[in-house]
Amino acid sequence: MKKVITYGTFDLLHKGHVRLLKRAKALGDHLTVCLSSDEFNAEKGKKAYTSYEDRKYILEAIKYVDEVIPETNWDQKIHDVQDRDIDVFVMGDDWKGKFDFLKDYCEVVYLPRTEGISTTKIKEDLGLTDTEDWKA
Ligand code: C2G
Repeated sequence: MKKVITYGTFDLLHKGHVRLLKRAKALGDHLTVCLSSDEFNAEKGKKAYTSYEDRKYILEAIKYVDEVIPETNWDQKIHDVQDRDIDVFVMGDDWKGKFDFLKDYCEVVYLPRTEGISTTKIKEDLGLTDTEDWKA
């Protein structure tokens, strides 16, 4: 079984996220999503609208997703890839080059981002970015 893994916050799930998940799953037989915890999001300078539990619930309903596990730090990827016998690590190409160190452990694939959509754009379009509750 060819195992694929990807990482992210996946807040306010949109077509760009789903296209990433669809293309990631197409690279193998099993897709694990390593979902950023609320605490790790704070470290990333992000404040997700939906909690980890709700983002996990939503992702588990996506037919391309086989498993959702927590991402709690920047340094867990090598362990995750080795521990779960991952064959392919996938990220959108806004991360191109940033995870090439994983090439010693698995295939590394950066997929083109979906243009014209992002969680930040959704917040901006809804006029939500100037409230004190939202961080970048
Ligand atoms: N993505 C995409 N197209 C978009 C928006 C996002 O392909 N229009 C991809 C991103 O490139 C990423 C995934 O969807 O691969 C999840 O995006 P985010 O939730 O923004 O993830 P991010 O905050 O980049 O977290 O350790 C890695 C980090 O956890 C990545």
